[in-house]
Amino acid sequence: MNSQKDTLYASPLGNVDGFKFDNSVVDVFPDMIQRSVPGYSAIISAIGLLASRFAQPNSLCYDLGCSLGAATLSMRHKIAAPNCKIIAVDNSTAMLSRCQKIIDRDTAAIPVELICSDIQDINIQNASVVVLNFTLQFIPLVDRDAFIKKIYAGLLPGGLLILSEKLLFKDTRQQALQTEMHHAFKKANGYSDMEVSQKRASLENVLISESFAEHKNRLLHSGFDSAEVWFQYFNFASMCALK
Ligand code: GEK
Repeated sequence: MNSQKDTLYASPLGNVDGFKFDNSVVDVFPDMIQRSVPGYSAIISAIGLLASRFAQPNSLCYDLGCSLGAATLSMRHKIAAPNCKIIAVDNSTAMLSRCQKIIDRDTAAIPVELICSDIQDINIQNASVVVLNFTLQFIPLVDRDAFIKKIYAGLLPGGLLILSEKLLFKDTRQQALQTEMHHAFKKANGYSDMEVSQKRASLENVLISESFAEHKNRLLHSGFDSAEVWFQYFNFASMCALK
């Protein structure tokens, strides 16, 4: 399924609406995320490797905020433990119906169940791996503690949470530097200054970043034994939390 080039913010928009994962985004999503999130492909590949290390026989692997199923497919092609199933969840019907088509075309053996729901509302149980790949940042701040606790409770002993997020830096110079470098990354990938600034406006109050210290604190307070960054490229990082 070919992805179209992302030109959603290429023309002046006047008032920039809050970002929504609708049909117009679905059509350009692979191009958008690839050109906007430093290290996205490396993270997707490594999710498969991590899942193959942590998936336990007869368990469930969750991809929460699955979009078009990139992390799901990476896990599906790497997990060797017997009798695993992947549960992929997203609350955008546009994303999920395109994701279903992509999964249907894939021939790997591990069953995948797609669920259209808010990720906070699903039952998490018997999980060996849970993936939140750039999704927690869209959950309201007040709900994040309870949600991470719910994931911890649903994980089996020895389970893994992969949490990828855009990070905030408390030091102002560091925050300015990382933001500047992210914009340089986007411009090097063909986005104009106007595209960068209109996209930024659309994500304001929609994508709420936290610092690594805040994430680590929440993960440890929720019960995880440890939480560390395993990948970082400017202000985009992926953490692994171990139960
Ligand atoms: C990937 N993980 O390619 N409930 C369910 N889904 C949600 C919610 C929610 N409350 N909030 C947002 N989403 C993917 C990339 S994209 C990241 C994840 C990005 C969904 C939303 O519909 C979208 O599909 C996804 O989370 C975020 O590995 O676009 O920056």
